[in-house]
Formats: sequence, structure tokens, C-alpha cells
Amino acid sequence: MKATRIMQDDNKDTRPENADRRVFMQMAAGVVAGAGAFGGAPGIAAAQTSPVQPRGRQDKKPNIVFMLTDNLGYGELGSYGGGILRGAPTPHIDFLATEGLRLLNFNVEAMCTPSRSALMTGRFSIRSGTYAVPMGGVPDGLTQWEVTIAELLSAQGYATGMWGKWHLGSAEDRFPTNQGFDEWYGIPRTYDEGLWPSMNETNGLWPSVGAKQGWKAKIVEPEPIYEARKGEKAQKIGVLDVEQRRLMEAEITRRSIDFMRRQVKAGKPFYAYVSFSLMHFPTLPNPEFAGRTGNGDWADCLAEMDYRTGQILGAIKELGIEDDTLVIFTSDNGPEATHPWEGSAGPWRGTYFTAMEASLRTPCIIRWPGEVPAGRVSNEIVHIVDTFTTLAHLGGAEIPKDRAIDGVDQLDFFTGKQENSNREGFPAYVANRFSAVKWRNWKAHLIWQENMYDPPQTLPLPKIINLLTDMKEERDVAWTDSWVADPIKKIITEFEASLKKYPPIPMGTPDPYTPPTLQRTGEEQQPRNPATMDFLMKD
Ligand SMILES: [Ca+2]
Repeated sequence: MKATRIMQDDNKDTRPENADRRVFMQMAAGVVAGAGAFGGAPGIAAAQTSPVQPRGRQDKKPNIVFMLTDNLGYGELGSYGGGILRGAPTPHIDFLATEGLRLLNFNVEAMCTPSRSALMTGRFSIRSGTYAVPMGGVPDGLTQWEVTIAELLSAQGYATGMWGKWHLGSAEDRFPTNQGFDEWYGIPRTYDEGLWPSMNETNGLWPSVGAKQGWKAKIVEPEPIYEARKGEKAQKIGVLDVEQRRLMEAEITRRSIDFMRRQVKAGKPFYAYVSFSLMHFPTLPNPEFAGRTGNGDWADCLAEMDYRTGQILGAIKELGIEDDTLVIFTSDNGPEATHPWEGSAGPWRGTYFTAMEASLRTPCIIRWPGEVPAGRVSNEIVHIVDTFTTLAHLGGAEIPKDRAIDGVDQLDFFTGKQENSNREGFPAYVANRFSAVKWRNWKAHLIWQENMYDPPQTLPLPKIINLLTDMKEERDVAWTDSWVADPIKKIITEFEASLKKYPPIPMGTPDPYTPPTLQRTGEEQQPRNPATMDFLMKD
């Protein structure tokens, strides 16, 4: 287990050989200045253990229900300081938190596509060509070369299903049903495209733009809603518009429950990836929830999201599989930031599409009765890439050894066998910009960007924040806490070495992708001296 830690305890000299800390910091800033498409990149060791013993009772493989909300900020749920403060109680999710582990330092990537890529592959998205939300054009999404958690679990006998937004490839050969899922219902891209067909109508939410000014289907196709099964051609069963968008959550929930029922009947372990549509904009509730709270669309959506979660948890209970089912409830990134649908990050500063804490920290609740201690709360760092490795372990799957895997196995931490996470830090990218590094309570910003619509600003020196004493990231403590530069530099150095050993897949890479010949010399496996990190300076 120790070997999987990205940052070991202070038993190693992490100081650069030829650079004092100040030089390091200048260099780190230089890294940022020189960072191009794949310029600067801090690292996590690629090596990973691959335990293959399933952890369920009597070696029975547990079911996995992964509920991923969309743009749910840290401050929305009652159990995270929101709920009625945001206009709607969230009793089902709050109760779930009392039944399991509530993580306060669960980290994701800054946008939808990168986070979902990390979740599927256990790899930071900079490696997979999925580091930004695609804006038109193909090929987008994950290459077929990537190994998804759905593929790993499927090979271990799991039934695999997904409902909702994919965002990892809008061409059919990259749909979920071609990336390890037995079945899928949902949209390949994103919910805001549901506004297109509605933008030439007078609607209470926005001024009419007139029939001649609005979106044209002849120029850009509307976003289809698909239904797909593995081995069959995906069927277009609808078009995403505002009305369909309102109905998505109910349909995602209905189909998820139907899937679970079928698998229980068949006696098959299952992996249900419930990709909820809320709170992504347009944040509009089902008609049954409209006006429910009296506090507007946002609060009505919060109420609906909590209700749908309750429906899924209710089905798990009704099916008698609570004790055999690991439930994860989390969000793909920080809060929505587009008016009038701004979300809340609670105490944290910033918006998504940045490396501020509002962007990186999301709620995460993990429940597995009898295995994950109930009511536990932790501020240990966990990253969404870790779910890949941990779920692979749970399902008895071996993780791929021919590529860099960033996720670390957190099962012993989740189950309370150990107090600490197996991760002490990680590199944070925003798109292809290496923007920050987190390590324990600290964060070093290399690029400063507070809001998704702000221009990213390269800092002359890294800004070091103590997140325990400065939740709003206001005070640079670089001159008192400069020692933190050492472990942070180690993360940078190791990740950079890993990117060199395993060159990242460029965005837009078509299938079939074949990685360049791996360089497996002893020299390559050693992190390079940062004083000679010339490659960091390249575009
Ligand atoms: Ca999202």
C-alpha cells in the first residue's frame, strides 16, 4: 500500500540538488511561462499495485452504484453546509452521509470532460487528450486504447450500465456502449446544447431572439438523446431541448432502477454509473418539482436531485442489496457559474474551470454498510482518479500495467483500516495548463485564475496557500512556508518524468491510437533533477 503513495512521509530528501528553494520557485514559474500544449506537468508515479482479491462478503463481488452529479458545488447539500441555506433541504443525501464516509477533501478535475475522463480511466485527463470540454468537431473524447473502469468490471462479470451525459466522445464508436457499458441512455455531449432548439422561441427565461436569429438545425444538428446496447447500433430516440432537459433526471433514475432490478433478478453483480443531469445549466426542474420549494428553479432542482437520489437508495433497499452495494455520491466538478444559474461552493473561493478550491473540491459520500464505517468524516485528500483503482480492486480486476495510472487504491482508507488516505497531493490542470499543486494542507498556484471567465495569469512566483488557515486563498505564505516548495516540487518532477515516459495523447487523436514505444531505461524511471528540467521549458 505504501508503494502507491504519491508523496511519502518526510523520510526522503526531496530537496533539489542544485537549486535552493527560491530558485525552484522561479523555475516553477518558468515552467508555467513555458508551458505549451503539454509543456509543464507535475507527476504522480505510474506504478501501481494490482490486488485482485475481491472484497465482498465471502468473496462476493459488491455491486457499485456511482452517482455523479453535474456541477454540484461543495456548498449545496445540507450535509456540506447548504440545504435550506440554498432554499431546499436535502434529507436523502444528508442521511446517506450519516450512513457512510463523508469526504471534505475529495478532488476532481476542473471541467466536465476531464473529470469524467479521469473517473473512467484512472488517469489525469492531460494524458488522454480529454483535458478540455470539446467545442465542436471530432474526433473528441477517449480513444479506444484507453481502458475504462466499465471495461475492467465487465471483464470480471459485472453488468454495466450508464444513464445521462457521457461527454467523452460524440461519435458512435466512442459511445459508452463501445467503452465497456452494456447499456446506455443519454446524451453524448452536454445539457446546455438543449438551449439551441429553444432559442428561437419566446420563453420566460430569456428574451426571444426571433425566428431568423436563432439556431439552425441545417447548420448544427441538435443534440440527440440516445438509447444504446453493446454490440448494437445506437438509436436516436429524441432531441435534447429544454422540455426534454427537464425530464432527464426522472428518466435517468427510472432506467437506473430498472437496470438494478434486472441484475438482481439475474444474480449478476453490477456497476451502475448514474450520471445525473443536475445541477448543470439550464438548471430547470421536472414539471412536478417546479415551484415545489417556492425558492425558484435552482432550489427546486436541488430538491429534485435529492428526491431522485432517494429513489435510487430506496430501490437498493427494496431489492435487499444494501449490504452488498457500494454507493458513491459525488460531483464531476465545482459549481455552475453561468447566470442565472450560479451554484455555491460554500466556504471555498472561485468557480469551476479554475484551480481554486471551489473548482477542485466537491462533495463525496461513500456508503457500504458493514464495510465503510458510518458517520465518519475526513479531510484527507482523495482524487477522482482514485475511484478507478479502488473500484477495480473491489471488482477483482487488475489495473493496466502498460500505461500511467494516476489513481491510488483507497479501499483501506475508505473501510477505516487506516486513518489516512494513500494520497498526499496531486497536480491540478485547467485544460492543458498546469495550474496548481496540492499537498497536504497547502496549495501552490502556478497560474492564477479565480473565475472561469477570467484570463489565466501566469504568476512570477508560485503563490503558496495554507488551506487550513486561509480557506479563501487570500494570503500567500511563500516566505514563511517556503519549505512546502520541496514536496510540491517532487510532485512536479515525478509527474513530468511520467509524462516523458508515457507521452500524452494529443487532443483530437483518431482511433486506432498506438502509444509511442515506451522508453523503459533506468534513467527514465528516475525523476530528473529540476535544475536541468529543460524539457519543462519547451512548448
Ligand atoms: Ca460538469
